[in-house]
Amino acid sequence: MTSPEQSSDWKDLELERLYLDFTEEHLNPLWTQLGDLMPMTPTSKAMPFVWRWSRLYPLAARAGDLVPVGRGGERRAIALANPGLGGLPYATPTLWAAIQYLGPKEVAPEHRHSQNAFRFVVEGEGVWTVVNGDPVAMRRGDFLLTPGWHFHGHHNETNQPMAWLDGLDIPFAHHIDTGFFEFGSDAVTDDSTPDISRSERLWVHPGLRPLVGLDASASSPIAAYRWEHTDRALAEQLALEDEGYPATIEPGHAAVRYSNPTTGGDVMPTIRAEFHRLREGTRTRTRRDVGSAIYQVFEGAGRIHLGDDVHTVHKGDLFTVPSWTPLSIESQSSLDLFVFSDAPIMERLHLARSLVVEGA
Ligand code: 1HN
Repeated sequence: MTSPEQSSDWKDLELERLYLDFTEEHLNPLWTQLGDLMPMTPTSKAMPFVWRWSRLYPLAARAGDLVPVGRGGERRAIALANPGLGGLPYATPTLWAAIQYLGPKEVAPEHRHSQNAFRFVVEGEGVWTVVNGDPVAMRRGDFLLTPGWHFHGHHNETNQPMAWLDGLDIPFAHHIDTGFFEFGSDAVTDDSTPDISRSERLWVHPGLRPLVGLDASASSPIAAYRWEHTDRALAEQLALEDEGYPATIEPGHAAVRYSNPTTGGDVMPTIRAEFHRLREGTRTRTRRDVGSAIYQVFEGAGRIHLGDDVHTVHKGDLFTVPSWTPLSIESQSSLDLFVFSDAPIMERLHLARSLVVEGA
């Protein structure tokens, strides 16, 4: 006869053996992990985090003195590594963000990759990025595209260094194994320095499409979205609001989305980019969104209510907003913000959700 105690000992032993045998056969039971696999709402491993431009820029400059840029390394880009993501060069689970630094007269060689990329310039000028042979000037406030599989290299024509923000969908491409890469010219294929690119001459005339480009393209054919247009669009929204016309997304909050003129949609298949301007003393509604975003302060100062914390941010500072993290932004002066996110992925896959927390 076995006593009840013996029988439960036997069961414990058998259970332990069962789990060992599962492991041996590369099997994993759901019932021990359901909460982790299926949270009630997204619980990102990525953390809300702030990187200060005042810390980033001097480190990039030190790299500029010590580390040459050239074939092999390709770019002097220093990635924001989210502290929740195990030291990987991922700002969020889908997005790469880096500060890239190019010294006087330096050249970053041409290459292409399937990952989509952009540059945003918070300060400086004097670098041209050559995208499929089209030289594109980079200046403060400009947003520049390098869609997937476009050749690109950069050259600094001045005696001053220049640094900018790079954004790419590298982590997403890495998770789903879609990366291809090819080297191009060691120099740049066109070292001329036009004020505007051929792509802008063809495409950037308000409301007008060239009849050579009537097919929808996956990414925007516009290589550079210039600051003068972004600034003007935002200023006009606020001026219209002053005149009593509905033009802002909420009181004191002007915003534009960079768009693909062939579709009206996002600039690239995986990346959304926007620019927001808050009047001094504005606080946005608290919201949560599925998917992750990275902000950079372009001008002004503000307080960022992000998750459980509040951070004061200034020009050049960057912060990450992981999926479903509550965010509200409060301006302490007129506040200009650049933001990019993986929203096109979420929308295309019907995974997008947003929640505006009323009264917060
Ligand atoms: C790249 O090509 C650039 O073109 C920036 O400036 C960052 C990070 C990983 C791989 C390629 C650029 C990059 C990159």
